[in-house]
Amino acid sequence: MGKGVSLQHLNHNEFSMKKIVTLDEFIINSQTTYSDSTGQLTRLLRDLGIAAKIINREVNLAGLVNIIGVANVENQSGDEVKKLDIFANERMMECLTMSGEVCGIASEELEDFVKVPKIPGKDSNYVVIIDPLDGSSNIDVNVSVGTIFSIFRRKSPATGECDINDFLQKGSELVAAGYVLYGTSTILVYTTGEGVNGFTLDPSIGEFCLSHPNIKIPERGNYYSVNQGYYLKFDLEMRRYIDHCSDLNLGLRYIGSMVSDIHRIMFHGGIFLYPSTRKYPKGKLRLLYECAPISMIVEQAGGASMDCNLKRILDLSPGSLHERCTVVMGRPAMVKEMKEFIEKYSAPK
Ligand code: AHM
Ligand code: MG
Repeated sequence: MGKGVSLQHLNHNEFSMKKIVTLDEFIINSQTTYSDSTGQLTRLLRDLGIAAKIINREVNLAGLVNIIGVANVENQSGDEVKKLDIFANERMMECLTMSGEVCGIASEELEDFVKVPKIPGKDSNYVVIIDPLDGSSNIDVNVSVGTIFSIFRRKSPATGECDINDFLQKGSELVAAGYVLYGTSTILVYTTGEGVNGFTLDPSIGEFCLSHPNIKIPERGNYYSVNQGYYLKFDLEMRRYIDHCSDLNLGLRYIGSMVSDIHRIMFHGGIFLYPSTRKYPKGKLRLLYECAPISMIVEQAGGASMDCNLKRILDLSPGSLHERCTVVMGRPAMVKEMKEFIEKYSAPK
């Protein structure tokens, strides 16, 4: 029989290296650094963590229960909605409406935003914007999908109902943004504007644990990520840039699930592009649900993000909830290079 090891024989460093920091603990510790914090944002982020765990459970069961497949309805943007999207949307809504921190929710799956009834005695200071399950074309073929969320402080008075202006804010006003990637493992990455941290779900204890503190997009990283199948439908500057990447022997990586493609860039560098196509002249991705939150995360990780009109995405003012925009984001040197191609080759507007 083994003798066992007494705790006294572990030196302090060995012991502290093994300390697990859970998402909840991390969020609460971050809150205590702000003396005027009310704890509302802390509770809201915790609710998002709970919703992520519930969606993760269903995503993992998707092949086992009869939940995958098309639900025969279209979402607001005209895309086919899968059953798992609906499930994810409903669970997110439930988790966010119960605690009273949120006065409104806008979801990519819904045409209009939802007003959350006020809980007596509680001020609800935030609105949340969610893409409950992004990358829906990947759901039923067991390829990674993700959830994207972002949080604005409301503009309307806390005493009344929320209104559309609470949602139509520039990305630079975001209080927090994050994503959950349901991949080989499930990881939640978020920022409150003070760097980016990643938490991997440990299924044995059912907790997100800090696994990737202070994520920074590497300076090097020679991948480009674009749906090259649309090459002939791209504008000249985009075709020239893709040719340039190919000339340089850069690796092409494209999953077709924005969260997965961006997550790779967060760790391996590179550039992500979704320009205008003939089908989507303004780009396919939505400013509020996808582009602004991911831009905040990318910038907080030291990256750059702009649209194909060379405007910083976080400075764009949305005119409507489901507005689309073009995207160029990733390693700053590569975004700068793309900018030069746009300046050189794009037709005068
Ligand atoms: P969705 O919100 O309907 O899932 O669409 C968004 C997804 C992104 O995750 C991804 O970057 C893009 O659509 C892929 O589009 P395409 O298949 O045209 O390359
Ligand atoms: Mg989406």
